[in-house]
Amino acid sequence: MKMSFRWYGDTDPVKLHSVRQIPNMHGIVSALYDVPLGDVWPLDKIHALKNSIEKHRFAFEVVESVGVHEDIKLGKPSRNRWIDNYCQSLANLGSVGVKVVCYNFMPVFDWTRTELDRPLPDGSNSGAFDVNSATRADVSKWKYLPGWDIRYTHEQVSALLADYQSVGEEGLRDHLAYFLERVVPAARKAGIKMAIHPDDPPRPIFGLPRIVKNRGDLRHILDMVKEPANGLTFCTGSLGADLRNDLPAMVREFSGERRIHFAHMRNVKTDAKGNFQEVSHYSQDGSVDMAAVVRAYQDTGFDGYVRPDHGRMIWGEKGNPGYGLYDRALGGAYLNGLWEAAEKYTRPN
Ligand code: CS2
Ligand code: MN
Repeated sequence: MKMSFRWYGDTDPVKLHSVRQIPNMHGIVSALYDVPLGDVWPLDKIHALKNSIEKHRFAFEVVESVGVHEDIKLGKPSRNRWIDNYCQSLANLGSVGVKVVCYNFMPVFDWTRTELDRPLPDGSNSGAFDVNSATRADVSKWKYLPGWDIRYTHEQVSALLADYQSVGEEGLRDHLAYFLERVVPAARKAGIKMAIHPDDPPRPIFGLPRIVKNRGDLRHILDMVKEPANGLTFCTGSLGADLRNDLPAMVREFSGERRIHFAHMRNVKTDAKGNFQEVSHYSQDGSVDMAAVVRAYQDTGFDGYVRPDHGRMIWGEKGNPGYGLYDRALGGAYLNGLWEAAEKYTRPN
């Protein structure tokens, strides 16, 4: 596996020279944050990002995310133009050696929490999600949250919510298939593997359809275009927020088929209703058996990219919620240990 770390570019309070000191870091996962959603990613900006990463002796092989324009998800006639742009961005990224592009197909909002800094018993804090407040809440009263990359106005959000009512789950699936049928061949040509990120949380919020929640959904998506360039980002934190998801079994199935290209590793403490709080990466702190997940990757010969996903805020750190340095560094070190042990000592032979 190739361990990596997400970084938000020069404005990120986490600096690359600090990331350099985490053992076994192979690469940096990043994106262009100043290109408007849907526009082509210009080559010169991609080169500048790559250079700033390589200066610190990291590989730049994974992009998270190239965002999907809302018109594509809504299936509007204008989607063809946005899809053409997407294919051009992939060609540009492939030309500098990017191997995996992570994206999601969540309508309107990326990852969503009802609280960003709920205290944990050890004095740290982390993001949490309460199912009742997310369904009850009137979205227009919600504050901007960090996972929401775009700051829509309340009017825009209301219009989008209305648009998605007529799309529904089936419509959204059709629109994803339309997107993949066009984008996957372009990715293949560019030497890139597409890796869809699951919905976070893995359930409908605000009445919006969600189609990347469980084993059946993932199977369906992989079958839309049956080739390696159509693959998965397997996020244990997102999928782990539904206790019905058997994560090691899913890893065995999809990694066994070589369709997982990017492993997001994080832990959540989840209850049967789907309420959850993010916790340390350590298995016993949450609901995800990280050792069993790593074992499943090992047994299936996984050699793709891994990163410690969201961490808590610990040791007084102030940073982007979920994306501080300290707890993700601890998570990375812990994952290195699980991986090394699984590799050296417990593989049946
Ligand atoms: C994160 C996501 O919530 C998570 O698990 O990893 O924000 C992820 O970065 C995006 O949804 C990928 O497009
Ligand atoms: Mn993730």
